[in-house]
Amino acid sequence: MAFNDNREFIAALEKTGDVVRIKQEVDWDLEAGAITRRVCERNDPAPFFENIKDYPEGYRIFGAPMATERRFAIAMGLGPDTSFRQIQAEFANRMEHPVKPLLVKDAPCKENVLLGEEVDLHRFPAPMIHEGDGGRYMATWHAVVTQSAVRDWTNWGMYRSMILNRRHLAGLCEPYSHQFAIWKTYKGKNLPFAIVIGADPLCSMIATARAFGSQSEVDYAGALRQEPVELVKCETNDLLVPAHAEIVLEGECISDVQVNEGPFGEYPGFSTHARAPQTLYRVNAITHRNDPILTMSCMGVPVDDAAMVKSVDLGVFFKKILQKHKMPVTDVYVPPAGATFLAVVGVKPVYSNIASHIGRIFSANMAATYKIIVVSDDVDVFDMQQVLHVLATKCHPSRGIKISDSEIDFVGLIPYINPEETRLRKTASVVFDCTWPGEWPKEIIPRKMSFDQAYPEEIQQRVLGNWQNYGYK
Ligand SMILES: Cc1cc2nc3c(=O)[nH]c(=O)nc-3n(C[C@H](O)[C@H](O)[C@H](O)COP(=O)(O)O)c2cc1C
Ligand SMILES: [Mn+2]
Repeated sequence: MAFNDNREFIAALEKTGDVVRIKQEVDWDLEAGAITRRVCERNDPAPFFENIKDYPEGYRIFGAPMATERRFAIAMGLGPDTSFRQIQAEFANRMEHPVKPLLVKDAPCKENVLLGEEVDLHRFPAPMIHEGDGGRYMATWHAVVTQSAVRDWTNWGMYRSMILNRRHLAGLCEPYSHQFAIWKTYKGKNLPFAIVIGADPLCSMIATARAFGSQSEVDYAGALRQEPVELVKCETNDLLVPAHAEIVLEGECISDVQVNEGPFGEYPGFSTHARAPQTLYRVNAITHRNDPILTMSCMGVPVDDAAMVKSVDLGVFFKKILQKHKMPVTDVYVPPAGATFLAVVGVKPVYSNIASHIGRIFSANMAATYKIIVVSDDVDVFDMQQVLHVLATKCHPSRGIKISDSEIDFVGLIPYINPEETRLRKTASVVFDCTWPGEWPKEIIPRKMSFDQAYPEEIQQRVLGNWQNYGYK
C-alpha cells in the first residue's frame, strides 16, 4: 500500500525513528533551513517543524523528506535498511509498469479554497533557507504541473520558486526542461500551471526524474506507487493535481516578462547561480488542506533530497542508455556524495578501450555528469571503498585517464568552471579507466589479494562454514 500523503509517510517514519517532531518554536527565517542543513550533513532523521514563528498553530514544515537511503526506501514501501543496490533495482523494475491515474471529485486539497483578494502567499511559512538566498522559497520539494496547448502531454517537473509578493513567484526553469518545451506550444501566450506542494512522497520524487521524453510523469508516479494517483481538477484551470496534496497554487506563467530570481543554494553544494531574470508565476487561486504541511528541501553539500533521488534515478537512466548502445554494463552507481557529477560504471566483459567508449556515450547523451569511473565486475560499484581502491591502484595516471571536451547544459551550476568557459559553454569530461589494459597478457596482470581471489575454493568454503564457530557474527 502506497502512502496517500505526507501525513501517512511521516507516521511511518516515526515508527522507525526517521523523523523528529520539533515542538519548540523555530524561525522560518534561516533557523529551519540551518537545522535541515545540519540534518542533511549528518544523515539525521527528517525534521518536522510543528511550531513556526509568526504562524498559527497547525502551519507546519517538513524538511528533507527524502534525503537519506532509509527515507527513500520507506517512501517506496521497502524496509528501512534496504541497500542502495536493492532500492535502485526496485525503482528500475517498477518504472517498467506505468499506472494511469484516477479522477476523483472530493479531495482533501480543497478543504480551503482561496480566490481573489484572499490569495496571499505569505499565509504560508515559506522559509528563508540559506543566508544570501534571493528570497523566501515557497516551492523546493513539489511538482509543477503544466499541459501542452493541444493537451496531449501533461508534465510534472520540480522547478523551484521564490515569493515576490502576495500573488507572484519567480521560478527557475532551465531551457532544457520539459516545462520550457511545453510553454513553446502556447506560441507566446501565458502558460497555465499548478504548483503542487506536499503530495505523497513518490509524486514529488517523480517530478525530479528525467528519463521520460514526452510521457506523463503521473503514470510513473503510479508505477512507483504500484497504485493509481488520485487526481482532482483545479478551480481556475483544467489541470489535474494530486487530491491529497497539502497546498496547490493555481495560476499562469506570464509571457514576455522575466523577473529576477535567486541566488539560491544549489545541488552541487555551492551557491553558483547569480540572481538572473527568470519565469514570472502569477497565482490566481490557492487551495490547501487544514493545518497544511509545507515541504522543504535544503539543497547544499550532499546528501540532500536532490542528491539522493537523482542518484537513484540517474543510475537507472545511465544503465538504460549504455545498454541501448550495447555496452556490457553490469551496474551504474551515481554516489549521492558526488551530487550527480560522478558516476561509477561496472562492465563485464572488459575489452580494449571500453572505458573511452563509455565516456563518449556519456558525453553524447548525458552532459551533466562529467566524471566517470569504469570498473570491472569484481568490484561492487555501490561500495565506494572498493571503487577508491581500484581508482588508486588500477587507474594509470596518464594512460588510464581520458579527458575530452564537453558542452555545458546546466548554465552556471558547475562550480569549477571559469567565466570564459561559461561564456563559451565549454567544459571537459573525464573517464578513469580502472580496468586492466586489454592488451596485457594474462601473466602480467597482478593477482588480486582478496578473500575470494587469493584462496582456493575449498579453503573459502571451510572458512565460511566455520565463521560463527570462530566467534564471528
Ligand atoms: C530538489 C530539486 C530542485 C530542483 N530545482 C530545479 C529548478 O529550480 N529548475 C530546474 O530547471 N530544474 C530543477 N531541478 C531539476 C529538475 O527537477 C529535473 O531536471 C526534472 O527532470 C525536470 O522535469 P522535466 O524532465 O519534466 O523537465 C530540481 C531537482 C530537484 C531534485
Ligand atoms: Mn517531464
